[in-house]
Amino acid sequence: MFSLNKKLKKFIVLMLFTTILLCSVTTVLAQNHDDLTQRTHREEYADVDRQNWYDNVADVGGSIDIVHVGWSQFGDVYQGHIMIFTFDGSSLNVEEDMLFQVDGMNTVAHGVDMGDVDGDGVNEIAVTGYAFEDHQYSAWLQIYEWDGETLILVDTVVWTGFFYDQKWCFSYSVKIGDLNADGVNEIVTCGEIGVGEQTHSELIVWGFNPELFKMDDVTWNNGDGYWSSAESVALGSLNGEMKMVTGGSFYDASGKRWADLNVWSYGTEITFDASEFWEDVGNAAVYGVFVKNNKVYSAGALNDGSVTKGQLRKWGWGSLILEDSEEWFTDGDTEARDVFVTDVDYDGVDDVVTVGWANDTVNINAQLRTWSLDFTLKDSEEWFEIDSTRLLSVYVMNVNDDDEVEIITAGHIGDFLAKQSTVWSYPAPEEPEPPAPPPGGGIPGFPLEGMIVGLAVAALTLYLLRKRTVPRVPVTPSI
Ligand SMILES: [Ca+2]
Ligand SMILES: [Ca+2]
Ligand SMILES: [Ca+2]
Ligand SMILES: [Ca+2]
Repeated sequence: MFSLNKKLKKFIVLMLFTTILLCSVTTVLAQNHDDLTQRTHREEYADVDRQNWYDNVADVGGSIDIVHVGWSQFGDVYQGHIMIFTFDGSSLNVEEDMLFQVDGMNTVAHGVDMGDVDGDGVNEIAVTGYAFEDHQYSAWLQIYEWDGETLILVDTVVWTGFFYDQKWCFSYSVKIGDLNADGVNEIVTCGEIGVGEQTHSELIVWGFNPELFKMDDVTWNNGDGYWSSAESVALGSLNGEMKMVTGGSFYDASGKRWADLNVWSYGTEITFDASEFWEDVGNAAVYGVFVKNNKVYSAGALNDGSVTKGQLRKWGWGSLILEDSEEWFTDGDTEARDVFVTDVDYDGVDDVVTVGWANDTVNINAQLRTWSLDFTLKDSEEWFEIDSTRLLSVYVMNVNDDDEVEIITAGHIGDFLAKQSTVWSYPAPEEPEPPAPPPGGGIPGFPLEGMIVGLAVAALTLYLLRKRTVPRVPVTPSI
């Protein structure tokens, strides 16, 4: 009995081992990870001389809406441009397409965000930019309501400063969030403003009730030069406190451009928390900022004396503590313009997505990169159409309620000939197979074919083992 049991055990172990091996081969092959894929690609060739998308965002509006803002130039006239898309899994569908001018001036839309600014539970759209006439520049901020059908302008504010006697103010970026945890969202803009013989970076906190009003503002110039500008603002929690992070640049007295990163708080007024600025042999700048999980991410460029490189940096908080810095160029000048941090490949760990451009010494190519959190490069996509192709903005969200996360990029192709919006995604992982009985019988998860082959291999092995272990000559009992 004992030896039979032993053989039976051997047989069962062998059968299981062989069956599992055979059944798992196909599963392993199916789990191979595909690269980042371009799912749809849209070009806008309206009757426009030059044009560009500067910023994009996606959030719940009429449905899940993707909003792009930029400008279109018709002859000598610049018009602000807002387009709202929905995504059906294969293409972007235009829900709204609006050209506009602020106070009849040439208008450039530069920043956009969505959020509930009046507390009614429905998101508004905030758009900011600048407008000009006869080299007199003013900044503006607008609030729109959008129900999926109609885009209604609710309010506009226009402001400016003076650089010597020239009107000088530009607003580049806008974000909506509750800065002081009172349950009411604020609106934050940043840009630059003329302050006598200098321009300063500018940060403004706005309220809305029932129209826009300024709650506080601050301007700064960390260099000794004539110019300072804040290109991008991000909101996010650092050690449990909501912060505003601004990224930009300034010129020092020698005419060199420095990257400029600042952190601010707002309770009842804007408070300065921390600042870092840096340079290289040549110019440096920050163009995009993001806050996630107590880290600040900055995307920009710096020149090492021969080429301009894209630069991605990660900062810890306590104050701004540089934790990681990555610089790269393809063959020629390379710049990073925007950064977004979230999990794009479904492994439960955040990824860093950067957009910008890279010169391959012949053409300027749009460049989209995905990185792990320790800045290991996962994917890099470069593409070129007609003439210089550039990306200015990236936003990541699952915008059509399926299993895939969309990476939405915005910029232009043909050196401002046409606007470009592109949707990218990693294919969603296949659902784990539910253990259902395979057709024709077998144990759930173990196809009949695998079991038959497993049984056959195990039986053959057992037979061979038995042949080897059974004594050929009967043992004669000793006397
Ligand atoms: Ca609202
Ligand atoms: Ca608030
Ligand atoms: Ca990931
Ligand atoms: Ca999706």
